[in-house]
Amino acid sequence: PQTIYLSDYKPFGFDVTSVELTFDLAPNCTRVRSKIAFEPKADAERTFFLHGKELKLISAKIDGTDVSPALSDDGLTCTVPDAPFIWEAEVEIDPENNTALDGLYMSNGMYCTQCEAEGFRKITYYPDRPDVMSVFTVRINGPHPVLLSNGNPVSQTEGHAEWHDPWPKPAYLFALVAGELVAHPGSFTTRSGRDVALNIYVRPGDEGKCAFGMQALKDSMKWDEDVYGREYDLDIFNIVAVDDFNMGAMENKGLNVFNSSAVLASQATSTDANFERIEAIIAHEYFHNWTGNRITCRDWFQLCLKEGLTVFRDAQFTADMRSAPVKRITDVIDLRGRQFAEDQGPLSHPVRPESFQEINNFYTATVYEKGAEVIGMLRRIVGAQAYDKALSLYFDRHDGQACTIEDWLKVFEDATGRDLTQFKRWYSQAGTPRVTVKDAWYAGTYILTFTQHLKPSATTPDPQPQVIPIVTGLLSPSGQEVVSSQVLELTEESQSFTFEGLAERPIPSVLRGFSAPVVLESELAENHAAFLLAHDTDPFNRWEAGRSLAKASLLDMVRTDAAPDTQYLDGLRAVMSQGDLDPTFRALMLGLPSQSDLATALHDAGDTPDPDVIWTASEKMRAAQAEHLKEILPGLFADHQVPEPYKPDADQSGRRSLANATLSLLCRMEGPERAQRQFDKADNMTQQLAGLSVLLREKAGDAALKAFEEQWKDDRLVMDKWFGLQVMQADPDQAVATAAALTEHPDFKWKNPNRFRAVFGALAAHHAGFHAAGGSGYKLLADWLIRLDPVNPQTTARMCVAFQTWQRYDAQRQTLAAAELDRMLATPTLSRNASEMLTRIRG
Ligand code: HT7
Ligand code: ZN
Repeated sequence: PQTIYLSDYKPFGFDVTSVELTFDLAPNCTRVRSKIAFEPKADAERTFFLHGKELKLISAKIDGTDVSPALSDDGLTCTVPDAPFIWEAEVEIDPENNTALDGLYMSNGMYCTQCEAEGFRKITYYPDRPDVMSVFTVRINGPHPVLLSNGNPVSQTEGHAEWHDPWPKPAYLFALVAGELVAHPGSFTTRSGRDVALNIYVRPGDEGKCAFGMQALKDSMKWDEDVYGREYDLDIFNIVAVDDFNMGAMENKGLNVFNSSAVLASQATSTDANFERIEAIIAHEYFHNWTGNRITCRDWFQLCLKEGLTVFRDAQFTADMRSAPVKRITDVIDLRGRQFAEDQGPLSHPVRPESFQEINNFYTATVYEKGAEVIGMLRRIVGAQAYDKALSLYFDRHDGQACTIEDWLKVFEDATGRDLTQFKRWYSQAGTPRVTVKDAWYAGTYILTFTQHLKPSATTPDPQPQVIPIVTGLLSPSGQEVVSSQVLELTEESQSFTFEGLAERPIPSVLRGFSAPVVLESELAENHAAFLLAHDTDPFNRWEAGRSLAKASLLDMVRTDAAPDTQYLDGLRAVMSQGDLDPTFRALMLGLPSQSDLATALHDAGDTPDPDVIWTASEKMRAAQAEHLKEILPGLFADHQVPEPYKPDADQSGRRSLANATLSLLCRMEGPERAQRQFDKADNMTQQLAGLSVLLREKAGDAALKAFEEQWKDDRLVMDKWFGLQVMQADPDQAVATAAALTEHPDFKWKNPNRFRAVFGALAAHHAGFHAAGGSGYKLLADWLIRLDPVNPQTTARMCVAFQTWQRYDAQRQTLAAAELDRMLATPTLSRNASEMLTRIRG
């Protein structure tokens, strides 16, 4: 496969001034007619190349005259006039057999498109690159009650609809939806008085699951006006829920398409976590209207320009709607679990990669989540006001353009007068910097010294120091904040910061709010974390102190079979007993580092992680938590029961999450009865699933599992939970067998990405199960990835990530994993997507 390089970027030689598309829909032979106005730029060549894939060309004309372009697997080349001309083509496509869910495809009888990143070329011949922006008019003919496309409706009669999108856009934002759908309507008036019609389109029967999404959309529209000054710009905004979808959702202009799991919500069928995720994804896609659509990316290497910024914006939104510290803590857990793991393994790449074979493989945690962290650091460094000023300049200067990271940083330089040359390394250097901190105290002067180190890697062989904002506060020995939070900018490899005029040696709280995506290694006093757990005024660092005590103790338990650390358990009990602390925060305090995070820590320290030993240590720690908290657990459980009516808001869901974390510990000591009672009387999915999950863990879940299946067998999204939970709650020696048995279930519709991920995502996340010593986890997943690849290469390639850590385990596991990687790589028809991922992972 061909490798594409950022350094080879060349603009397209033609402007596309308008695009007209006409679709005659039919499951196996949809006809697409295109009429596209091209204008050669100065010194354009006399031939042009249009992307096209899996298209049957029926006819092609230039200025009304038939032409015979040269066709290849990835497009066509044609001689063209040296003046503006009209290209017309007719192609035939087969949506029903498009199982890749890319381009125009069918899901449960409904037509649907996914064009990011390069799906439009499967619809018609076109310069399918994000820097070619044009105005689209779309006509759809088909016997369906709902016919949708981007922009505003022009006309709608039976069997026909016309849409016009006045805003120039790249082809990846094109969308079409047709089918028997029902609308949940709403409306929003923008702050300048424009009335916008809102709709969430769903399959008949799902109408009752749209109200929450609609409110989230309205909240997002209002928030973007209030916080970023961004208004919506069309008369209508449509969302469509689709069951078969490769990712969470897609921000097509005026017509967002959502995985049904990312929009449909109800008390009975969705957990509190589902509600929160739906709110965040709706916001994310809506925010793309400005950060992604009005201002888009020049090329796919700049993906973080829209994704990092939009993730950052959706995190700000969630922090405002719910709890800012809780959002930060959960984001950091996720960042460490996914992005740090990626950055420490063979898939490591810079936030702005410099080469790829298959762009769909670069929708990664690094581009998205680390991309958002980089924006957070920029804001921290320049300050909130300067950030707002730079953003206004960005929107003014670049509206309607396809931009680069250079354009983005330049607005910050122009708005603030700062030179961001060094900061730009965050975009070009791969890997997670390690920052070491130590301190010293000399007669009233306190000195903090930081050292940064970035491990050389294939894409970053000669790393240079980065700008690392370290938010720091100082506490007195009695726990008073004596120096409030300030940003220390670490720019050198090693640098000291001095604090004068302190009466006594302070205790530092560094990297507050996780102010930079680094691994912090502390050379501070031994009881430092225990002190911060008791006293830190920064909620993130208080949680972090508990987490590092738990982690240190677990690592000791793994290495030396030590007993759980009582300092940690005592500190935990003190926090859990603090009734004025946010319940969600306390629930998070009960969490343990993931088993995979522990394996990473062991590997980093030069040890070989044993998944079974890590599992046992984690279970022992859970038992120790239960034992140590036994006096307060019943009270915590009772005090956090939530009265009706159910609401999925931060307050209620926080209470439920603490009650459910408590339930899980209680049942370890007293058996499953309490969980059974909760399961039996639950009136919402959060309670029902939490009950079921504890019952399964306690090996008392058979009846509940059957009852749950009987109750929910017709609800795909709930059944995804049923499939996944059984794998998640299996003991390590049962996880693979459980997953294998589930693949025999008649409802294991493996071509549906949600269902495939429910089983195999859960298996991959089951650390001790997936890495079972005999290699059965590796084999089962490889068998299924080989089967899925010809059907859906995108989802296959994303699931290959499960293997990214294979080199950190023992020789036997490495041999077994390598054999499965080689077996997959030897598959004759392997897709470009899977081939690139597996080659990189194999190393
Ligand atoms: N911009 C979108 C990313 C995307 C995608 C979505 C669905 C299916 C395939 C896809 N490829 C890329 C989603 C987002 O980040 O908002
Ligand atoms: Zn996005």
